[in-house]
Amino acid sequence: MAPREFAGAIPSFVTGAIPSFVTGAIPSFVIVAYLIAACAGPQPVGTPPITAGTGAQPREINLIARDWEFVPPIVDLVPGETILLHVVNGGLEVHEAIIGDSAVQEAWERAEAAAVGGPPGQTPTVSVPPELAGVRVVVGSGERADLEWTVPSDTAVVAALIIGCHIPGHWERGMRAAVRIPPLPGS
Ligand SMILES: [Cu+2]
Repeated sequence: MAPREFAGAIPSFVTGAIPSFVTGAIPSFVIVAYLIAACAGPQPVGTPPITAGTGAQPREINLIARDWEFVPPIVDLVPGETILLHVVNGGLEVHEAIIGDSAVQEAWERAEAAAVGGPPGQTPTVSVPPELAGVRVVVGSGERADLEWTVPSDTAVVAALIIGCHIPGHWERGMRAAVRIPPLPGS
């Protein structure tokens, strides 16, 4: 680790231990020693480690839908956990979050495209075969929808999941989020 990499990123618990009137006089190798000592302890991390949700305590996940993207673009899902997904529509259009593999996404894309020009309404009533339904949450502009959902326990199934919006035109504009299986503490 080059000391330069820590410029501006020195954890406050390290700098706080060195009185400011002294730091100017401390040879850099001493500061490096401090940092190495600090590295031996618990590592500071950018995002908190994920604790898998349970039925009694679902893990809350916020997913913002915008015109026409999801934020964040990657959603962590732990196989078998229960989540409480808050889909917030921060855009001007109706959006939806469909969770499923690529076959599910294609089924919804076809079904919704076929419904264009149907009865009035921004979200036409469409359906897909049950085995291709996945999970669907439709959210109006400025609204929020909550979904409690237990993630499949099969890792391969979870790894194949995509979150997509198939309100006509949205998917082709790239409105999708990837699913990632995060490392768990101790794994
Ligand atoms: Cu959309």
